[in-house]
Parts: sequence; structure tokens; C-alpha cells
Amino acid sequence: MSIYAISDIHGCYDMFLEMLDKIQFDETRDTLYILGDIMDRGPKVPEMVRWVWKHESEHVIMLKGNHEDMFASYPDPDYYTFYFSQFSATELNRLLTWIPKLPLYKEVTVGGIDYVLVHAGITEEILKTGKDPDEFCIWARNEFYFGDGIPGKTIVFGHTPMMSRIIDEEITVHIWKPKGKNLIGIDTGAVFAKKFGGKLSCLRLDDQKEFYVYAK
Ligand SMILES: [Mn+2]
Repeated sequence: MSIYAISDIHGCYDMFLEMLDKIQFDETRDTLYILGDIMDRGPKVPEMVRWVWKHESEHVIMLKGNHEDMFASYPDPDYYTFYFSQFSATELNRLLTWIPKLPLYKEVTVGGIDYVLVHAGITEEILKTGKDPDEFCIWARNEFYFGDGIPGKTIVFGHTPMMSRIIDEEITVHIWKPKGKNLIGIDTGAVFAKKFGGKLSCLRLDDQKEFYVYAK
């Protein structure tokens, strides 16, 4: 009965499967929130998308990332040659209808902590109104994670690989939990693993235990 968050898999399907094994994910009991950006950059995007389609349920919940949104908003045949050769026409149509319906954020209370899960960032205004006209949820960078967050909420986000940034006077290659703030950055650059030493990370919300998988 554990609840997990993972983000920015970017087609790193083998690492993702290794992570499911590592956390012993049981989709009949546990819940996995995927905080967007399963697409682009990595080696096995179609396999990753098909896995999500097959397993989406109350226990596997996918949020929208900017890379999904870009695909659905600007389906440019030149730019997306890869997708047009890797996905069937039916699958491409499914992507274009599936992506716009993906939620931008989810709220879940675990162990007395009120979490907000989102791809890039969120503001109190967005949470109040449910409206995100500036696409903050999928594009926010340091204007969000150098901010103070939202009172009473612990925000778990991805989008910016925390490995490449000097934060808290150290170069982090792990889940980022800034002191005195209720923000948790869980993109640790899985798709850049070989190049920069990043890894795929997963956070168990119940106890904030961190799990890591390294590229081979
Ligand atoms: Mn992103």
C-alpha cells in the first residue's frame, strides 16, 4: 500500500522496469504517479508509452509533461520523424487524444502530509483556481524551485535535472530537498545518466525514502 512518484523517464524504459523491480511495485496495492516527460530523448519511448497505456489505472497515474504537450500541440512531421516511424497510425492518434486529457497536477495526502505532484511547478493561484494559462505546471524553472512553494503543501516535481545545478553549495546527483522548504525535486537526469552521472530516482511518499537506478 505504498505511494510512489517518479519523473522524467524520457524513454529510459529498461531503467524504469528495473526501478519497478527495485521498489517491488504491486499495481494491485501500490500507486505510482508518473510526473510527466516519458517522451523524447531516450532510447525506448514507444515501449514506455505502451507500458503506461497498458497499466494506467487508479494505481498508475500519468501527469502531463512539457514533452508530451509539445508532441500534442505541434505534431510536426519533420520534427517527429522518429515517432511517425516508431508508432502506428492508430497509436499516433491515440497519443494526440490522450495527451490533452492528462492532468497537470494531483493532490494526495500521505502520512499526514499534503502533497502536490506536478511536472515542473505550481503556484497557490493555480491550485485555487485549477487554471494554468501560462503553462507554469509544465514549464516552470527556477522561478518556482527557488521560491517558497505553497503554505501547508509539500510539492514534488521533476522537469529540471537536479544533478546539473549547484544548489545548497553542492552539486547534487540525488533527489533535492532544500532546507526549510517543502519542495522535493525528483528529476535526477535518467536520460543523461551516462553523460553526466545522473540516475533515475523514485520517491516513496509514505516515508520519503529515495530509490535510485543507474544506467548500465
Ligand atoms: Mn520537462
